[in-house]
Amino acid sequence: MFNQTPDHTKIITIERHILEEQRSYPEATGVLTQLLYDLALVGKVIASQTTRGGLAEILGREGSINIQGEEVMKLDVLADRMIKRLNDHTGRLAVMASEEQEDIIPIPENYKAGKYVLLYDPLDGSSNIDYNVSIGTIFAIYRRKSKEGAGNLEDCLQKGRHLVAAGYLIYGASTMLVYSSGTGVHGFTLDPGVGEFLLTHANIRMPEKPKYYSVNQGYEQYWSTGVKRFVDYLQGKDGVKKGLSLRYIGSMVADFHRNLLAGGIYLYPANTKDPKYPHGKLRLLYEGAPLAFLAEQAGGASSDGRQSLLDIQPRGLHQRTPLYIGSRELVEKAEEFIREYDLGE
Ligand code: FDP
Repeated sequence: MFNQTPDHTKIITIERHILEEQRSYPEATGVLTQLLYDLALVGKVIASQTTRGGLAEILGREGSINIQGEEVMKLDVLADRMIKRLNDHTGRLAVMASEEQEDIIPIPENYKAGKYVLLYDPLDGSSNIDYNVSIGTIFAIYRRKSKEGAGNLEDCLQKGRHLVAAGYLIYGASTMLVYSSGTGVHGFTLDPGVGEFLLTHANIRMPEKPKYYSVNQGYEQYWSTGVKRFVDYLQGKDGVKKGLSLRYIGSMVADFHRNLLAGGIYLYPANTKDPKYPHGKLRLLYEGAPLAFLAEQAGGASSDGRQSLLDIQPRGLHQRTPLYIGSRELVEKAEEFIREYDLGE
């Protein structure tokens, strides 16, 4: 019979999990552990706001003053400020950068600068906010390159290969935090009753057999021949393999999360729709590299069509990149089609 009594000895909070991971690194100082825990707090605070999302209509519109006398902000602006405020005074970071800010975010002079660098996309999938569809926060943590004092732009422009940890929070039917510090990918679900993230998905591996592909098919007319042929392949049009199902939420975190658990590929290829963005829409530092790191840690892979996203040296904070992330076999197939049809190799 199904045993409904929970086994409390098996409940692992995110704090316990991070601490246990730290124990396997005797040289660890605990700063990264604290930083990851700060990000779990970020998740709880943003989740409490996103679940009130629709109430903005009642409590006041963007720019107006709400009943508590506070200015009502758009959720993405609010999330951006919250992450900055929760992290600028802890002494753990040398510098930050956000998808929402043009330049690097320095640590205020009156606080100690730390040894890590935090890059984040405060609210990914923000075009879905108004429709009660899952959205997320992505984070990437590097060790600073500069020796001391205030961190700088160069500290932020590091290859994904140098990531120390990365992860995301997904605000969906439940709130989850999924992260890796280089020893596999682990997922935690927020138990709203106790206000804690509990380990629900230990050591996630992307299934070998892919199930879904995710792409904005509406842009097909703007794709290169290689991309079109690759998507035909995913649909099974060549008759060699059975086609995959298409799922596209349009919130990268949610699309990535589903494919991580079910197996598949998310792609946002280069397209000719907007000449201003020849490399597609997604950003290497805030979206591509951290999710590529998680994919690799779960047995998957990533590419910009030629090479792993983790091997690209970023030249600017907001650099965009074509992006293919998911099951290794499919990412390699994408590269193959692009090599043959677009690069003529
Ligand atoms: P959004 O602009 O809503 O923040 O980060 C960009 C992103 O969402 C991804 O989360 C999402 O997958 C993609 O853009 C959706 O773009 P399209 O509407 O062009 O498909």
